[in-house]
Amino acid sequence: MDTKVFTDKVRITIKAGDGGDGMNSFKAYKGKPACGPDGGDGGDGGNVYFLGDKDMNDLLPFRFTTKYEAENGERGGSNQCFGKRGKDVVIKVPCGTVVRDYESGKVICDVFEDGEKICVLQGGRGGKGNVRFTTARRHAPNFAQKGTKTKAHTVLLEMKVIADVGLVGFPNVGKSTLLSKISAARPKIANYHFTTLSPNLGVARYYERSFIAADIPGLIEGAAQGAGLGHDFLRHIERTRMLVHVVDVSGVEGRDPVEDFQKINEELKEYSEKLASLPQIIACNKCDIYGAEENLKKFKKKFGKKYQIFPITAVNGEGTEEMLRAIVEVLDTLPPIEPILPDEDFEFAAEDNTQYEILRGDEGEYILVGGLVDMLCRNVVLNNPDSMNYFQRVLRQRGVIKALRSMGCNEGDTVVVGDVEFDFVL
Ligand SMILES: Nc1nc2c(ncn2[C@@H]2O[C@H](COP(=O)(O)OP(=O)(O)OP(=O)(O)O)[C@@H](O)[C@H]2O)c(=O)[nH]1
Ligand SMILES: [Mg+2]
Repeated sequence: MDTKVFTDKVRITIKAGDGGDGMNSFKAYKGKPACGPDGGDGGDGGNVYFLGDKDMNDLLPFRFTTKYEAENGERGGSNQCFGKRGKDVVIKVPCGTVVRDYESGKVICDVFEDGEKICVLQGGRGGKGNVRFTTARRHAPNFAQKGTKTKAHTVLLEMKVIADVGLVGFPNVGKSTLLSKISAARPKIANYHFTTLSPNLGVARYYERSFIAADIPGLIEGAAQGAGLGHDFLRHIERTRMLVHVVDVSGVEGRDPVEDFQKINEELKEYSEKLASLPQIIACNKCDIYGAEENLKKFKKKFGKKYQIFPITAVNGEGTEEMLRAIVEVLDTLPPIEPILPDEDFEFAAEDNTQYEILRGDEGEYILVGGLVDMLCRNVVLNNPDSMNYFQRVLRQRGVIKALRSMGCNEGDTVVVGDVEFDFVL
């Protein structure tokens, strides 16, 4: 048996880099200190990307590394030096990996193609250096802006293979044998149940045509409720365009092929209506075994009107040509596989820099908290008159002064904003 644990669902945390702080500095020559502002901007933080990689087959690497952080932007320097931009982090994933927000379950992106690079988190912006605050009237700004700090987010990676055709059926009916006959794939084949433990993909060819087939572990009754191995693997055929339902028509294992077929279809339906409603053709396998012929007759009588049925012997390839032709014909009538679209309303919870709340401290002081305060603390240097004007203007415009007043805040009362305390002045 395969001992390697197949990993197709993982949780990781990602974080873009913080923006570097802007620099507050002044040119200084020997004997002539503080000639003019020369503080450069901080660098932007690095972004977080996902990159589709066709050479990856599962999400195993993410079991060992679960934190991915882009580099922070460097702080601005004197002499108008810009801080260096933080390095991006590029997370390689197998094609067909769906990235979801862990909390809301919303789809952020579907990394569909090889080489497809999707930015999911943008680095924090670097703060402006004091040079940037020079105006005609303000020659010597003695403040700089801080860089934007970013947050870490938890995301769920879920691999869903991209294939045109999904092979489904009970364990041991010959799904892997069939895949190995119609493609160059060499899945493990053995005479016991659950030989296949992870999806196998193969490119099947029919003359100049080709399509990708996925062989998944055998389903059993109750698979949709999580019994056996099947449940988790149904996800891998969710985005196939059609199914080939493999039935052991010889009944060597003592089961009835008609019942097998119905049971598997019930499983599919229970998992998802969409899966059950995919076009299906039936491969009645193991026709070389004694007893198959009789069962095949019964089977055809029961389902022949509704489905295309192909008697095959997967071990020697008999009957597979006709089946391949039918698959290609059905595929021709179906739309191509599309990536899963991101949830339109999804956005990582950004800090809302307009929100605030006024709390009362133990000593009756008024404490301002919330996104607005964080924004102010980032942009304002309280010992600087220019900066202070801006600060007061924002408080007035956002209705904070009014709110303080309506809470009973009077002249001389203490107001706390971030790490700064000041007396309320009307
Ligand atoms: N006689 C006969 N045996 C077959 C045929 N196809 C497959 N087998 C045998 O059936 C057994 C199971 O084949 P697999 O291809 O591993 O079956 P599977 O459906 O992939 O099984 P799981 O991966 O366990 O779900 C093997 O011993 C095969 O050699 C066939 O056409 N005729
Ligand atoms: Mg198999």
